[in-house]
Amino acid sequence: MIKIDSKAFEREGHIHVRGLATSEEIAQYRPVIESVVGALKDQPQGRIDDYSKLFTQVTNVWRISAAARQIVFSRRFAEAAARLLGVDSVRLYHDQALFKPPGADRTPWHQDRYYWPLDTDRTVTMWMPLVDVDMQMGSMIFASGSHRATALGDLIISSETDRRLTAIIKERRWPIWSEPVRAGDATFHAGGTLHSAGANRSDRVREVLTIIYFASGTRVATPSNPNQQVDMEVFLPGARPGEEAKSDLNPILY
Ligand SMILES: O=C(O)CCC(=O)C(=O)O
Repeated sequence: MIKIDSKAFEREGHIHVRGLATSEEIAQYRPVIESVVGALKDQPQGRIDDYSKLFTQVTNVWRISAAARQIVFSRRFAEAAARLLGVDSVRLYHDQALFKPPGADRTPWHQDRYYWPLDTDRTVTMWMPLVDVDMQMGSMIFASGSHRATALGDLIISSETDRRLTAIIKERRWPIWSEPVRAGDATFHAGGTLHSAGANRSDRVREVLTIIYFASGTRVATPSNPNQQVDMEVFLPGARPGEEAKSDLNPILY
């Protein structure tokens, strides 16, 4: 069984799990995800902002092919998410292929849950590279402990927010974590953790699959900004604030 240090996750708001997928599995996954991204890369994927301009980004790859679905529905990945969150069961919020091309800039500092109309802090993102990601290619960068922060102001992803968060991170002295992450390893971060990722200074595409999970039983929150309204319509179709978040797009994965 994979070693999961849920205490470290609780303390830091992020964790690096080595070898969550084997190299044989990654050799199977890569062509599947590459072909979905290749087929859909020119279709608009929701919001166009400072974030989505950095990537070729495809959301909910699981809906595109049976092979992609099998990857995203991995019970092993979902079990890791449930153990980190300390819950018995998790649902899928959505997945995202994030292919960062050579030359793309650093991902601005941000907090995911600002975008999510979910009435819980039990959410987690798995970030799994399909290629070895070294420091040249743009690994994840986390501000350790920032998931407990309050009063961070408006958190819409932008260069202005990036500047403000950079200053706040220095002021509050959160240690910065960033390390190479190999294909098949995964980082997991809580919905409240401030994070960024390096620029891609290599000559290869940084291919990453992310899967976002939330604790089963979570209720839909009243959207507190226009982005949450869009997320509610796109990722929780038909759901209303106050109801349990369990649309057709949010199957139980563990
Ligand atoms: O891959 C990146 O550059 C950023 C990923 C990210 O922000 C996320 O998965 O929440």
